[in-house]
Amino acid sequence: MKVLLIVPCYRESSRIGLFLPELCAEMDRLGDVRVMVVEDGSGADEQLKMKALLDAWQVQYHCLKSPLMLDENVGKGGAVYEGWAQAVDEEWLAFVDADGACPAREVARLIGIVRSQDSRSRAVFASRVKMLGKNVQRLLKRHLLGRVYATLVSEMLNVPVYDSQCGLKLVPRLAYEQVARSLAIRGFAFDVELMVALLKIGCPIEEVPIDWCEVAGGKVSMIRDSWRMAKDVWKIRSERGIVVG
Ligand SMILES: Nc1nc2c(ncn2[C@@H]2O[C@H](COP(=O)(O)OP(=O)(O)O)[C@@H](O)[C@H]2O)c(=O)[nH]1
Ligand SMILES: [Mg+2]
Repeated sequence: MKVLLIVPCYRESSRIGLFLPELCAEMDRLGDVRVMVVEDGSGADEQLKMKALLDAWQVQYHCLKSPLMLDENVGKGGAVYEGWAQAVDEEWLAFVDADGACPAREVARLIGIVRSQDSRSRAVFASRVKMLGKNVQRLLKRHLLGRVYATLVSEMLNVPVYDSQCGLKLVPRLAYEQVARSLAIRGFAFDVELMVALLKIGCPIEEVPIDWCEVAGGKVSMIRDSWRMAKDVWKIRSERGIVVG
């Protein structure tokens, strides 16, 4: 089963080199995965830097396709959705953060799960669960804020989700296409809206605990973005209601 894997990038030329080659090597080993960077509104200099890096890697890695370079900033969600709109014959749509916080081997493992017999029509969301047997490293303040946000999402929307914000998700294309036109949020809370929309059409979602090691240089602002994301969750609840069941 083919997978289109989007790597949303905003001003990532200094971080991407630590992750993308490793990711592409892993995806080439796996086969049937197209990797595409979507970069939006980072400025001409930054886009030139990124293009030069990607041109070189494209020669080396078969899975790496030409990037989508957009002039305007469309947000993380906007970039993921623009990327998914480029699907050709892929049955699965996915995204992973550009900084390598989620290791390439975990991306490969989750692709293995969706390709397995019993989870064909089930979306798979990676989840950062600090538990025995998993290695999740995050700054304490980000872990705590993340837990507050995730609990808020879970309670407000009546979804027993543990971590709605993890930067690795895989969605069956058919299910996504049923909900795509209804999705309005393009910022960091886009995946909460996506989750609710999928559940409402009866597409099951499985959370899978992964290893995660936070990488410095993240763009999410603890104050500004948390406030925006909380407002977005409220908007999702007002417009879509809670998830029943
Ligand atoms: N294309 C695009 N990607 C974005 C945008 N905002 C964030 N991202 C990407 O979203 C991913 C997660 O962002 P990151 O800064 O690592 O978040 P943090 O670690 O939670 O602070 C990274 O791959 C970013 O480049 C955006 O406006 N456009
Ligand atoms: Mg990050």
